[in-house]
Amino acid sequence: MARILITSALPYINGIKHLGNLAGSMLPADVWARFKRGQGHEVLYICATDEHGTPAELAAAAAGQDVRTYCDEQHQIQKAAGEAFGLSYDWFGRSSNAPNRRLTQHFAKVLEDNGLIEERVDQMIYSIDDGRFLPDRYVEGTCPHCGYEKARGDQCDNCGRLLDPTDLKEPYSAVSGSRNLEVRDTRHLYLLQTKLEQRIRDWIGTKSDWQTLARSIALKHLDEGLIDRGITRDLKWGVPVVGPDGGPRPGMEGKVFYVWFDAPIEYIGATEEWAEATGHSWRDWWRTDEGADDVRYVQFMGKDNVAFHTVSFPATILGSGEPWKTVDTLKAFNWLNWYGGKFSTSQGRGVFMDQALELLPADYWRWYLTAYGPEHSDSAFTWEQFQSATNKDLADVLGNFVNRIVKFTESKFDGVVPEGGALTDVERDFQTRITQAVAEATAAFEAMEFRKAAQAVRAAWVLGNEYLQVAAPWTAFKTDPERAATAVRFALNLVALFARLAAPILPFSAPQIAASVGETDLGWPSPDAAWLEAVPAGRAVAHQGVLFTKIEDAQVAEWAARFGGEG
Ligand code: B3M
Ligand code: ZN
Repeated sequence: MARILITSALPYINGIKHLGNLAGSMLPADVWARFKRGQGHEVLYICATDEHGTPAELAAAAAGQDVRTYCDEQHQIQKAAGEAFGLSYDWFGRSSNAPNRRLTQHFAKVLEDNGLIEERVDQMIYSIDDGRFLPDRYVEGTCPHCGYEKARGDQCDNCGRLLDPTDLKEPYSAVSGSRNLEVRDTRHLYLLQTKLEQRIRDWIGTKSDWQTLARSIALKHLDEGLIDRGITRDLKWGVPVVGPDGGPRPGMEGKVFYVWFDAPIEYIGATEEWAEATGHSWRDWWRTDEGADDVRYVQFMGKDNVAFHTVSFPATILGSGEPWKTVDTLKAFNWLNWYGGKFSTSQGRGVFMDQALELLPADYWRWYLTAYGPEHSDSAFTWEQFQSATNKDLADVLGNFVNRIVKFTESKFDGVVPEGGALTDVERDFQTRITQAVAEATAAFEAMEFRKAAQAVRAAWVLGNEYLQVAAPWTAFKTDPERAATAVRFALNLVALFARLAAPILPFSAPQIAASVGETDLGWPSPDAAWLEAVPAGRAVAHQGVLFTKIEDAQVAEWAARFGGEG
């Protein structure tokens, strides 16, 4: 049994997440956590809301709330949405909680003790009418690269380039719209990443288990050359910058750490929140000198977050010189697009987690986003593809198989698993092929190949339907009831197996499928033949109601009209 720490990128607090956010980090992390728990490993899956920075302050202002109230509410909303989607976090924390504050201030202190932090005077945009500096998203203007007129101070949403607020042409305040701006001096802390470049490169060299996409982004970043990075901001909401005595730091009163400095530290902070709440130790998950050396740490994230996790956060951790656990396996995802364009939180384009569940149960979305997700390249969500994929895979293949055989048992065998006779070559042949599919699904999940794993799982379900075609118990029943009984018993065992194969991706349907044959074991099956004996003769079976209803064309038309279909 291994100890596995899993984190998925921390969703920003500024509103409920869309399906693209879900598909690229939280959902695959959950599927994998369930797979590993199903194998009997000790899994700790940690996530949290990322609550600091300009996105939080601006969203709160737009909602007419103070930031803390806004974050309190949004945290509850995101937590509930995650649970409704079956995301099996062991803990869903908050980066604004005390452990993260303490840890963030701790890292800043040791980095400074190690000569890796320096105070510098910066030129920043100051709004005379607003009476404040305008960091990151507080300033908008025209992108110097593509000419987009609503580019934000930290990034252009149109061309994706990272920006510095002073790069913008024709800047204006995002708070008041005022163009009455000037550049003023302000004091900030810089993390001297240039001094850490070689250490980060060497460290990446020791990581053999990163997925290709993650490794190539990390190396590209290093090859472009690291720069020293400002890790503080002129904002009110965030982790306060403190002096050596823990009080305000002279000359930097009222400043806070940059959100990307404290956010990844919350992976540790949230673990501490979990430990406090549940009476566990967090240190044996995170400190290699206190037991974490045997932990396997796996991170899931969208590709835009990779540089922060492979370069910036490691700079913090490695620079501390302390024995912290670092990521062993890093799985990155591409974009899920909305038709030809992008999902957009700020423009409300696409389907958001709460809306999705108003339309259909979580398992439909979970299946589609796992089996057809943006894994090795960007993929596009369309209603038509969603409809045809879920109708085929879930209703026609899985649902139909379970339905047919359980109902047949009810009508012809009084709802009791029949004894039947010896297995024939037909069963042996299907047993071999299905075992092969189980082995393939296992290998694909081990390699974190989610689409492949889902395909292998579906291949097993397809074989179940083929078996029923070939064995045709309904025909055999008239001439050779014992032969029919053998087939029914074999197929009912397949129902139990299929529930276990479904469990990581379809956590709501899998128990229902298992219950129809009186099973509760949803552990991941090992690819041996033991699964053939799970459902014994004499056990009662009972249909549990419709598993998956098909999505009708009329529904698709209605949803397309409600959500729009254009990018
Ligand atoms: N909140 C960005 C995002 O949601 C950011 C991730 C933080 S991970 C430490 O994409
Ligand atoms: Zn641009």
